[in-house]
Order: sequence, then structure tokens, then C-alpha cells
Amino acid sequence: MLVVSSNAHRQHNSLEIHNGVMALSSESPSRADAILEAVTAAGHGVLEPDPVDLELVGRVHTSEYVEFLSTAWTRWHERESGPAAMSFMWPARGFEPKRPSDLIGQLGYHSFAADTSIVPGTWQAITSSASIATTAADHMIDSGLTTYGLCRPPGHHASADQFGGYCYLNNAAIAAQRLLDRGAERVAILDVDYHHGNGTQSIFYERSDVFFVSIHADPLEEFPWFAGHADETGTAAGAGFNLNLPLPRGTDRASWFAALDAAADRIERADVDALVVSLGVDSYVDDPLGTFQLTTDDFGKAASRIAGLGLPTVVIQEGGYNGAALGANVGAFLGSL
Ligand code: SP5
Ligand code: ZN
Repeated sequence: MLVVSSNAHRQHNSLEIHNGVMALSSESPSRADAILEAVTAAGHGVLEPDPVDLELVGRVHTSEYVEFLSTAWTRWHERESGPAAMSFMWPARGFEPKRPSDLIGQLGYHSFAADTSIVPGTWQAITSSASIATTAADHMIDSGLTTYGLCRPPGHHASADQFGGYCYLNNAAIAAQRLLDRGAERVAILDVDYHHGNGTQSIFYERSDVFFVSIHADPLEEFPWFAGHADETGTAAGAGFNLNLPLPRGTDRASWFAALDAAADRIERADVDALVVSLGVDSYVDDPLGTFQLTTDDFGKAASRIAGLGLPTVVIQEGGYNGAALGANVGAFLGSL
């Protein structure tokens, strides 16, 4: 399988609040390096992405958000002294925010969590990651072959105008939009990351051309806390085109695969032309951020079930934080797909 990958991600080495102090993020450059090493060793071909298509990015993100991301580090660095730009206030319940004019207020307006900050190379890395998603979608259409985008930073927590959960630009949404723009009438996004893909859900919540299906830890018990419940099914034209399958912390393999069967059944009945998989391998039994019990072999089994759908498929990398197992887990999925 062709792997789309770039070294540009290494410029993004961000900080997060961990146990009350700023620390290096779990979402580290070594993640993508480990995956690339494993997929190269497995014999998959590697392709560099085309330049980012900002017109396409602007079809799933607001222009003021993209402008904000492209200038935030420079604006921060001109005036502040810290190593990472991060907000300390967000418009929580009860606020009805207008977009502030000042950088500090805009940081709060355009983000939702203190696990994600902007550092000098963030813009270069996130545009590279988006271009990987776009190039993977293009390659899949042009070749007819399943294609993998080794995206880093990940994307599924990013909404049209907010970053968080280690995500800035929503790579899976960008890939889905590309498939639609190039002729698909409806696309399914299957998100198997341990965490709910709140950003992807939000981007397509009122649309019927993207069916979003997510298997994840119950937000009553896990990040992102405020989205991902089973009763979130879409609104307006999108009513019925959002399916959340939340599972308890500690979910075992049998229960996870029952949810995957339910997801696959619904995708089979949704009349879609193509599939985007948001592949988070933080559902692994030994992931430092996860509590599910999937083994390395299980990622191969999951890929077989997904391949059984028989849909043109683009795979986009999301989370996964066990550095020693990351390559094997992604490799098991791609090898079986
Ligand atoms: C893409 C993805 O999987 N995002 C997950 C973001 C979760 N962020 C909150 C993590 C809270 C636990 N912090 C542990 C930090 C250890 N360095
Ligand atoms: Zn995750």
C-alpha cells in the first residue's frame, strides 16, 4: 500500500499541561518516525505530498481560523516570551463569545483544551499534514488503490474553527471533502481512535454527504468530555448521518468488535461511494492515554472487517501514543487492509 509521508512534521514539537505543569506533548515527532520506519520495513512505498491546497482547507475550516493559525506563532513571539502559545481562558457555559481582536483572546476563541499549543513550526507541520491527507485522497482516486496518509499532527478533534486534542487542521475531513469534490456523492468517515472525533462530527453535523461513525471511550468518562454521546445523530440535512458508539473505559476486545460490526453494518446501508478511516491506535491495550484492550493482531482483524466493506478507502493517521508498539499496530492494520 502506498504511504504518503513528509518530514515536515518534525518542526512541530509542542507542549501540553500535564499534572498542572507544561510538559512535552505525548503527540511527539517520534510517533510519525516510528510509524514510517515500520511501514518502510514492511515494504510499503512512500510518496511525498503535493503542496497544501488552502482553497480545499477553507472548505472545512473558516478563513479567519486559517488566517489565525498561519500567523499565531509570529504574533505571539513578537509580544510574549513563552515557548508555546496557549490560552488560559475559554468561553465555557454561559458565555456567548464575540471573536476578540487581541491575540490572547483569539487563542481562547479558536481552541478548547490545554493539551494543545502553538510552537514555531506548527503552521509548517499542520499544512504538511493536511497536504498528506489531500495527496492520499488524490492517489486513491487516481490509482483506485487504498492509500494511507501518515498525518502528523492528527486532526479529528479540530472543528471548523477550533484546535485542541493535539489537532489543528482536520485531515480526515479534508480528505473526505476532496473525495466529494472529485465526484463522490457521499463518503463515510469511520473513526476508530480511542477518543471521540468531536471535530469531524462538528464539521459535518448538518450535512448528509458525509456519514460520520465513531467508536470511542464514553465522553462521560474520557476526553473530549463534552461530545460523543449516542444521542448525537446529526441535525437539519445531516439528521441521521452521525453515529456515535461510545464504550466504557476498559472495554474488552469482544465488545469493541461488536461495535465495529454495528458501525460496518450501518456504513453498508448508508449508500456511500468511498470511505475515510480515522486510524487512531490508542485503542491498544498498552496505550498510555487509552484503556481499551485491543492487541496488535486486533488491528489486523479490524482492517479485514473494514476491507470487507469493499469501498475505495483512504486511511488517515490520528492518535496512538505507545511509541514501542505504534509501528507494529499501524503495520498490522495496513498489512491486513
Ligand atoms: C488525537 C488524539 O488522540 N488526541 C487525544 C488528546 C488527549 N489529550 C488529553 C490527554 C490527557 C492526558 N495527559 C497525559 C499527558 C502525558 N504526557
Ligand atoms: Zn485519540
